[in-house]
Amino acid sequence: MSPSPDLAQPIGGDAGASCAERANWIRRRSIQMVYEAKLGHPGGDLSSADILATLYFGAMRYDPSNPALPSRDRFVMSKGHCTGAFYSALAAAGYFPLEELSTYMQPLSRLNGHPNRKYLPGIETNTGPLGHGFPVAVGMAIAGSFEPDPFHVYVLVGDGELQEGSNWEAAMTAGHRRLSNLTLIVDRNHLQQGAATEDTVSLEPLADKWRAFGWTVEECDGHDIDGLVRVLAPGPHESGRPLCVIAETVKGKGVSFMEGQASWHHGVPDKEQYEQALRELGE
Ligand SMILES: Cc1ncc(C[n+]2csc(CCOP(=O)(O)OP(=O)(O)O)c2C)c(N)n1
Ligand SMILES: [Mg+2]
Repeated sequence: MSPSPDLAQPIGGDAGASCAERANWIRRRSIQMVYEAKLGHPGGDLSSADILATLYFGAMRYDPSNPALPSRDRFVMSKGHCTGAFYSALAAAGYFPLEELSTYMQPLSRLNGHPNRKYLPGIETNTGPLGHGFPVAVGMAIAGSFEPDPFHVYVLVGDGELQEGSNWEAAMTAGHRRLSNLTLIVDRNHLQQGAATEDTVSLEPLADKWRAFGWTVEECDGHDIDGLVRVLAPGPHESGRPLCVIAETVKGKGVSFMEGQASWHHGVPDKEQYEQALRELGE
């Protein structure tokens, strides 16, 4: 994509970094934050890192020096428990100093366990209670649809999160209103807190559900940056409908002992595990 000059891609951290390098940085930084805070949700941080890096460095139009710019694209982190990755992406995008990440969940820090828009620029709405962010994002997309040049609204939900009924009211409304400026991404890592989604309240056939609600659907590898860049392109969808991207991911992606393990939903690595995780994630 080629951003308009007033919405040029921001540069956070290493100016020349690729999306893949930024995703890896988000992974390393979020593991460090969880290790230092002794709290957090590393499994879902790691599954969403490539999606977040692509959104902030390969898709969205925004200006971190003007977070309230009316024409900016919006991002809602509906799976609000994954703040290690979300805050890392926001800091890399230039919304606040990278050094502030080391205050994660410390007393008086602006970096709470769940995102609070009163504290940090770049957060469009508070999230944490699952099933909250997506309905708010639908409201934003409705507002945007009245603009002559509608801004795009992106929202990232967890797959377990989709068990909340509020999502399906929002899905119905978005389909009915044909919100072509709305892209929902499902972080389809197949795990929720402590168990597989399909063993808890099954979601399949997930793509068919979205189609039945009036959405178009793209299924992709949520760790393939090129594929993500293609499906997350900003601008109105040609279909004239909202788009659901089912991003197939691995919870704990990149750290061997965390991959596919429900126990790492909110596990905290000890020193040895932390050092191994950073070694595996490399530079
Ligand atoms: C309404 C609500 N119920 C319960 C929780 C506690 N909780 C936090 S994360 C989580 C599991 C979420 O699973 P998923 O959406 O699949 O997220 P991911 O796998 O991406 O971490 C639960 C139950 C919550 N935050 N909100
Ligand atoms: Mg999940």
